[in-house]
Amino acid sequence: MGASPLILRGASIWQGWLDRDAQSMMLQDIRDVVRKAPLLRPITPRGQAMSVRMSAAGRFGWVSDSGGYRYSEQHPQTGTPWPEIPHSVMAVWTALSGYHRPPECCLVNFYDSQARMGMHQDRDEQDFDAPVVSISLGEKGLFRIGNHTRGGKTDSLWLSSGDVVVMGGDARLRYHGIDRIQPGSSTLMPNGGRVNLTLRVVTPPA
Ligand code: MD6
Ligand code: FE
Repeated sequence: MGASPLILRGASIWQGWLDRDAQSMMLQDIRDVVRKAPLLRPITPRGQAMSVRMSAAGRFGWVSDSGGYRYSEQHPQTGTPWPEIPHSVMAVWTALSGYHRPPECCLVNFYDSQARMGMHQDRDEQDFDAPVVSISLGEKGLFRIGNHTRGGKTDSLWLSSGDVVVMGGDARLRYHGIDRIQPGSSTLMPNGGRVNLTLRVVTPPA
């Protein structure tokens, strides 16, 4: 765990924040989440299946279908509320968010060796003063961060298992994505793959 983060375009990157044991325990907590709220492949409003599979914990999950992107209080297939955000994950928010409100969504993204995530902004939330905190587990992912509008120069960095990214302030609305996964770069998950957890405050401030 570094004493200070790497800063990339205003995003704080805490490399190795979670040690191997903490990563294993968190992964087990996430297995419990996805057993109750199965991973699914969202369909974009344009009708394309995303390559990432998703689930969520907390009051809200982020869902996408032909009706558009939104936060929902129910899993789209089971119709039941999302599981609670695990304490292990909450502890990372408490340590690194610097924010007084708790996260209301822990989005769970699972990447197989083929999956990627295109450049996007996280802007479906209603409190942009709250950062988004992201936790990486498993294989490395090539993170790219750019600007407040699409296009222009970008910077890239490999995110490893146990790394935590905090996107707040100037970085909160920057475009970012995952270009590719590096298969075989971690032994955390026996069958490979990458899990990314993103914690968000969804509702407006009181
Ligand atoms: C990922 N991360 O690492 C995708 N969003 O798989 C994100 O989309 C992200 O890392 C907001 C803040 C930090 C992130
Ligand atoms: Fe994002």
